[in-house]
Amino acid sequence: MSRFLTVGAAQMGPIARHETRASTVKRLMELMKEAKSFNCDIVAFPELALTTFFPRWPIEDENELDSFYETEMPSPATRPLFNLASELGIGFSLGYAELEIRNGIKRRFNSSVLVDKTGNITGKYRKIHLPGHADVLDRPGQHLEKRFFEVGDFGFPVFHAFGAIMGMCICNDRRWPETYRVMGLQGVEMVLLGYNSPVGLGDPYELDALEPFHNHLVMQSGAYQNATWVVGVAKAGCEEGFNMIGQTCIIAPSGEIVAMCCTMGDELVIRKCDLDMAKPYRADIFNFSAHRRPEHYTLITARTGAVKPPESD
Ligand code: ING
Repeated sequence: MSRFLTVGAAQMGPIARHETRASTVKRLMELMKEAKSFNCDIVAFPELALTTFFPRWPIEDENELDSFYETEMPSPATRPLFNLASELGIGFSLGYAELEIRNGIKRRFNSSVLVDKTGNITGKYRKIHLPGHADVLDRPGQHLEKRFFEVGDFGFPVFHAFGAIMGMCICNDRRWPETYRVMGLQGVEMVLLGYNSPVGLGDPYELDALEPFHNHLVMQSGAYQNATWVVGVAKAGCEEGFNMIGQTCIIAPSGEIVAMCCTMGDELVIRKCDLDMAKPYRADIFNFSAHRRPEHYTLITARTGAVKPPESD
């Protein structure tokens, strides 16, 4: 008897720098209602789904910077989204900027929460792979996440929820094989991830031109190599003059894209996911206990040892 999870991938179009939380939460609620109308069990939202991608600017004023973060979740502004989830009986994942006061010190994370059908938080993740830089300011499209976030301190946990083993990651995390493998070794069946990805970082052009290809390549390979569903959800469109890729998609354990957005705005795509589609992959080609034993890792790392990376010219 197969287990099914009907998933909505809720892409968002641009969020303006001064767009209010009430406005973005309203957009999220509309997408959630649409997902429920298609009998979705869960709807996945993008990275930083409450604000513009503010790490593109070297924001100096602390009050302005703090305005992009949530100091609690649910916050007063997001409480209506949690209430709607409970009212409709639908779960969701949400990316947001988290400001935590720990021992009187402000800690800043690029975070996401997994919320169950009763509107309760059942999982949380903090982005580990922070791309870009902290202080290079001469690029057309900055990527100052190292300036505005700490490296996440939760690792890559999985969460037993929605009758499945769920996982989350955020944006740049999707480009690194370890992200999927650490969750794969915990038996993850569906990875929910959001991204705010510029069409390119401005140079070299060749890489920019391949950004849409690389976006799907990494998620499809992560899905296939770990026999898991992957749901990748964009914040898309031209946001404050910066072009962001869309291509929100739902990817099966086979690596096939089974649903994809075709606009650069708020758009929902849906799939009734058969969680047991992963079984033949786990039983044979990616049977970790048979083909990928811990001693294999030791052998591999022992053979290669600490390989010195090539000197960058
Ligand atoms: N953004 C981008 C991402 O990893 C990036 C950064 C863009 C890296 C293009 C490489 C190429 O999709 C975030 N927010 O991580």
